[in-house]
Amino acid sequence: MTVEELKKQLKLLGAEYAKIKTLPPEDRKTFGEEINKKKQALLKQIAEVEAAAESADITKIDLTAPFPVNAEYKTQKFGTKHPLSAEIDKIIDIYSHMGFNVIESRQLDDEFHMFDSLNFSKGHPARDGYDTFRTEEGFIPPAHTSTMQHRALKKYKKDLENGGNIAVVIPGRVFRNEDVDATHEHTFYQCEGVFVSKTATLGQMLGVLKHFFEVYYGEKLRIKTQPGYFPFTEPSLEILIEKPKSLGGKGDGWLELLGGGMIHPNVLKAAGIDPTKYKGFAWGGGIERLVMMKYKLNDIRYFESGKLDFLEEF
Ligand code: FA5
Repeated sequence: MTVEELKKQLKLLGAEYAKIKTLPPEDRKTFGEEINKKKQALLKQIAEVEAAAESADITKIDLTAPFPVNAEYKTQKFGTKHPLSAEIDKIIDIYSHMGFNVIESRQLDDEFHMFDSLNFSKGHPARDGYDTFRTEEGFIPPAHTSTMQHRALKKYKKDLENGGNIAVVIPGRVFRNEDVDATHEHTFYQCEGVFVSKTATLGQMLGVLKHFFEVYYGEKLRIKTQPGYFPFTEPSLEILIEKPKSLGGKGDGWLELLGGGMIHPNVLKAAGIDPTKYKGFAWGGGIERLVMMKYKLNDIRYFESGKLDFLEEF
């Protein structure tokens, strides 16, 4: 029976309800129950026939049929991946090939992950340095992806216990109360790296980063460090890369793209990792500045502008 026929029967059944009133009171209950039963059976049958028709439709799709490239299709505009998303995919790809796990950061975090877990003591002036936004409830849109270090350490701690290492990268969106200009945004992306083993060294971190930059920019380049300060690393470094020659560098220009260092023992301890047995290094850098270099962009504000003429260039 077709759905139409079944629905017709359902309608006829509706008319039966009117008869109830004409029956002697003692018969009404059984009569009502009978109609309800029939109604339920019909509804079930309708659902079954409809479901069968739907799956039959799917099997009718010819997957080998040519895509309809008509005039309308040719003039239609299609969306594309945002350039930052596309570059983040490439960044993740490079680190994945080096054996790093990937976790995503979050866009709202708390005081513990933003400060306490990162060895900022209460009232430490470096807390103000991050000049973060806060919601009325006291949550914090993270000012850097380091807010994820504690979670990453805890999540992969079992890898250490099983004789392996912790190796994670964490791309994410961050927010700062910033005076915006061509190289400073209030909303931008960072990529964090966290590595822990029995024998981790700063030399290994610089090796990982050098390899990353060479793959990302597709040429050999030098990196150098200068002293920095972060409460969650000791020693702390700022890491600079030589401006790639393909982008007009002559071996004399340096760009500061990252902060990093050896993970502070208190940060390891807070995540339940014994700093007398394990050592780690971590780094974090801005993604827009990396991408700006690659595509010779002179203003960071294009990324969040939503301007189609900019987006269509990618
Ligand atoms: C940090 O954010 C630390 N969390 C980095 C770190 C991670 C240190 C792990 C130690 C261990 P800093 O505030 O310097 O550090 O920012 C790191 C990078 O983010 C900068 O080098 C820059 O590339 C980028 N960045 C910072 N502020 C902005 C901004 N307003 N707009 C665009 N990029 C920015």
